[in-house]
Amino acid sequence: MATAGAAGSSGRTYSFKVVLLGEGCVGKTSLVLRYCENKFNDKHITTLQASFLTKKLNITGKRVNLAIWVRRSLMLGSCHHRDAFEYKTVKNWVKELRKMLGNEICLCIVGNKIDLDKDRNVSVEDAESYAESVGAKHYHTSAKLNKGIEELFLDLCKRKSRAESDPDFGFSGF
Ligand SMILES: Nc1nc2c(ncn2[C@@H]2O[C@H](COP(=O)(O)OP(=O)(O)OP(=O)(O)O)[C@@H](O)[C@H]2O)c(=O)[nH]1
Ligand SMILES: [Mg+2]
Repeated sequence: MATAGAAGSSGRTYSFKVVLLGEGCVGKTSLVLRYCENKFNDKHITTLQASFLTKKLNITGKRVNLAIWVRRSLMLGSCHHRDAFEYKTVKNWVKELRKMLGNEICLCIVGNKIDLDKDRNVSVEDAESYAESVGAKHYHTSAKLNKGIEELFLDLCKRKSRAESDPDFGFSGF
């Protein structure tokens, strides 16, 4: 997940763009649907190309407008990819994003479906230390159980608005 975009010009309203990237079936659409509409669907309906939802927040007096995009994976959506395989592609996404956008973006690595923890193939420690090594923050969520999602977006907005108002803050080295 990455955010880009500038603070809105009208007073203390910030406008941020959030893009969810990832393999098919990892729960990108579910995360956004849970966050924006508090809905969850057990069925997997592959996102065609891209989808878009908005959300308004108020963080201690700062208004934040989020435009949340979900980008379909370049690979065919499938629920049969294993975590280890997906993790390799996370690393490729991160490399590409850093190459294209440098440190302008606020990177989050999200491990969704924590309700299926028994099927985990990548340990929490490995995921967290990898995230740290690329200047990203790691989050755990479950769209199904509505766990960790509010916290994820709230933290992201706080980091992003802080970086907007304090250019020295940056996004790496948390
Ligand atoms: N158990 C569990 N299932 C989830 C969770 N989040 C999503 N799912 C299920 O995983 C499947 C895929 O979810 P989607 O949100 O459609 O996945 P996606 O990443 O948008 O998939 P594509 O659009 O194909 O790229 C669906 O059957 C969801 O119900 C979760 O937190 N826990
Ligand atoms: Mg989708």
